[in-house]
Amino acid sequence: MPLEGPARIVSELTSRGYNAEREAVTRIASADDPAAVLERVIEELPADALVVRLEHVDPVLSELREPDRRAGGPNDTDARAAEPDRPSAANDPSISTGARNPNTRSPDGGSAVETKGVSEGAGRSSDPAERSLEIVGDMTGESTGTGEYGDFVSVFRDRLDRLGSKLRGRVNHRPATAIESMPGGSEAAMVGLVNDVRSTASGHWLIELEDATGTFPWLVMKDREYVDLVDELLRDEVLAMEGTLADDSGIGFVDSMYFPDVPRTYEPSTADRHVQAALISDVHVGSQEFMGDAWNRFADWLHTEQARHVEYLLIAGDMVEGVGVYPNQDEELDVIDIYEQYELFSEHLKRVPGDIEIVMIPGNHDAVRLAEPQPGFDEELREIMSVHDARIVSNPSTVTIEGVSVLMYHGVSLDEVIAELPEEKASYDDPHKAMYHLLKKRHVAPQFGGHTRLAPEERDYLVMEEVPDVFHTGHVHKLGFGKYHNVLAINSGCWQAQTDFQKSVNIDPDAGYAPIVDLDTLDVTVQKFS
Ligand code: D5M
Ligand code: FE
Ligand code: ZN
Repeated sequence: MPLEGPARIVSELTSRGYNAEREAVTRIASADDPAAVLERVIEELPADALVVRLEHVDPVLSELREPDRRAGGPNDTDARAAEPDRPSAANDPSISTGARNPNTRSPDGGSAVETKGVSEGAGRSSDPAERSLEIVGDMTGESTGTGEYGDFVSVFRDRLDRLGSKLRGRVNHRPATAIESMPGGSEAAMVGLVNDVRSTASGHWLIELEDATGTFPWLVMKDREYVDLVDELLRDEVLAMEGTLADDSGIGFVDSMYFPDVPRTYEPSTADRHVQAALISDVHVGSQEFMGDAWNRFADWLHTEQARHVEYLLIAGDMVEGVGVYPNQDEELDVIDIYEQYELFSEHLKRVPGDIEIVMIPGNHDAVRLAEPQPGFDEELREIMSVHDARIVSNPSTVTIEGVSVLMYHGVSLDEVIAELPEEKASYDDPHKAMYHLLKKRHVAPQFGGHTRLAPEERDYLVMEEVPDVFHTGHVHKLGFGKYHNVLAINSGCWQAQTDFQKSVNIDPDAGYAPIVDLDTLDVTVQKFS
């Protein structure tokens, strides 16, 4: 049996609209004539079956082994039931051989990358019932915002309260109005939102902090060590300043700056067995540049022995290319109807083994509101994507799998972080470093009023209340990962080749890669399918 056997079988089944249990595929692949078995299995499938299961394959193998009994009619079923522990067809020399069915297609583009060690064994490594998956922070259906002024007040108050509480124990802080009335020359500290950052005529930096009582200006002198941090500040992030007041108490000279941050000694949780998750995003089905071949190779690979520990697939947004997201986008659309795009996406999702748990959040190309937090897909779209029973949650959401918390966020704010920070601190080439800044600010999209659209809610769902063990984003279409204070930050590339726009601005996407995270060690390996 050629190595690509299981991949081919999956491909063939998918092209006919079926998903398949991994064991079933393995069993067909190990038959002497997989093509004939596959044809027979499909012929005999009950009309309402969507998934080819072992219970569909085994009887066919028995029939082929003992064709007379089939001719015998009604006893047939009993005969199968009587031999449930029959060894796999691979060991059975009596199975007939025949010409490979000429209709059996190989997956587009040939063999998958790294399909060595194709499964001979049983299915995915764990019983799906024993898996552990929990969602926190899904705001789908919880939106209360009406976009009125009061909502903006609430969302920023909530942000300041929750992120401020991470700082208040570290400094002897006072409200802005109280600082103004302290004697000149006093030591003072304040926790607030960054309202404004500007340079002074003499090259120092003036940072205005705001809290619930008002604003207060802080000066970072150009020769102080903290000046290096000024170029990474974003408006509306929460931090603490500590320093000495001027003689008239009208301004504070900064001695120290504190960020909500992740403690340096943070110890991430890990799974207590060997289990892996594939972290991907930006599939962009419906775009002319969607890389269907690479996707198929990825899905086929998931059926192989090498991928047997991959029990989770997390997709961080931009399932489809969408419609009207960017000017002139329609010129590069393959599918112009948004629902058809999701139907096609669903077809691609079907290729993923049925025993992999899928979690997905929307991105800026998806058909949900653009402003963040973005609720999970509506009922109609859920119905279209129901094939895999995927968990569909808001952007952002935290999914805890096998004890490891993964904060999933699409990543639109990364464009802003990269635009605002100096090249060496955040760039498209090292997207994970831009993510480090979000971790340090403990907020997925600090800056309001810029490129990232925010929907005010009673609560700021974009705050990272808890430190995640893994932070997963996409959007910038670049692959990059690294650790920040032991938190694994991973930006997962895309499945869309370079678009005309990306060409015009020199974005060279990392397309067709799947980073695989070992949940027991938080090590990452990258599988390439393009
Ligand atoms: O965006 C993928 C990346 O490309 C992300 O960094 C934004 C950028 N991008 C793509 N198209 C445009 C246009 N037309 N204007 C500005 N920025 C763009 P994604 O939204 O995931 O396709
Ligand atoms: Fe995208
Ligand atoms: Zn995007």
